[in-house]
Amino acid sequence: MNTVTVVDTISRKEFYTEFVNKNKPVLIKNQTKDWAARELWGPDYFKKPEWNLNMATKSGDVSKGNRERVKLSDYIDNLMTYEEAKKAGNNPSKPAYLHDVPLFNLLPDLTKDIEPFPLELFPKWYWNNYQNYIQFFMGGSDSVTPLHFDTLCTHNMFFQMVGSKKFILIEAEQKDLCYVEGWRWSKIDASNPDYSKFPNAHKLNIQEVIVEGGDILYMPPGMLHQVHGLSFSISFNIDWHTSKSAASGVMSKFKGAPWKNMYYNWLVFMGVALKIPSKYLFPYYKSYLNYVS
Ligand SMILES: O=C(O)CCC(=O)C(=O)O
Ligand SMILES: [Fe+2]
Repeated sequence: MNTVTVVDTISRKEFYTEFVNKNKPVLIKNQTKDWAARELWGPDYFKKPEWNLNMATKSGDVSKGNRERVKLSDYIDNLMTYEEAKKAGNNPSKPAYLHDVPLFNLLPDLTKDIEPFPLELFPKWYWNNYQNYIQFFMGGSDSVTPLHFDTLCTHNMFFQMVGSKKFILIEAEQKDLCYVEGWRWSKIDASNPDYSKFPNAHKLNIQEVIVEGGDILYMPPGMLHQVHGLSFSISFNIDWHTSKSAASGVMSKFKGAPWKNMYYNWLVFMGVALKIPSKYLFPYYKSYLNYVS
């Protein structure tokens, strides 16, 4: 079993030479230590009346995407009731998961809580209005995102803010051993593989890493991941491309990716490789943020 490298903070140079260019994940512990969010964020903070929007949450298996629209404050109350019932030793039914929503587009005020943002770790194309690319997660202990890779074959920068999660990771090279259905969801439960149904799982090199409040986890393109909430949890991520990953994203059409992916990957390629500013491309890209979830 490989272990994920852990660093305290990281410079742009080390990040690209040691991790991005080598397709290796890394856990960065302290890059976000000056963020106000580290102190402020928690269930109560997100219950501000002016932020009480209707949110699409997912019930059941998130890969199936059954949506329920609820007010953010009702969603949070329900999560808290669940956590208390669990603590009391009861067996409450699993709450929905606020999963992959473009919250910073809806509540741009949140941006000031996550500054200084480590823009240097991203390609320049993302520097302008970086918050537009953020997808937000809030869930309970026992939230699960089944094993998959991210649809556009982007790099993923995952920010854990409150509580902790376990990531189970499998390198992109082992995708063909993962019984992937459709384009990107694996049939294997990586936390407890059924080897009689999925014998190739014996050959998998499965890595695990726990992310805690303040951590950033970087995952390279195509890396498979299954994610378990270990407590009440708030997180967000940015899916992002370099010229190289955008070009292979475009080519992924020939490996079975949906047509829509070709469109979004091509758009980002025009940005990161052909340097067309994001203000011209983002209006066309924006629908990706709902498509991905
Ligand atoms: O945190 C989760 O439950 C899922 C995260 C994930 O799949 C991602 O960041 O791409
Ligand atoms: Fe993912």
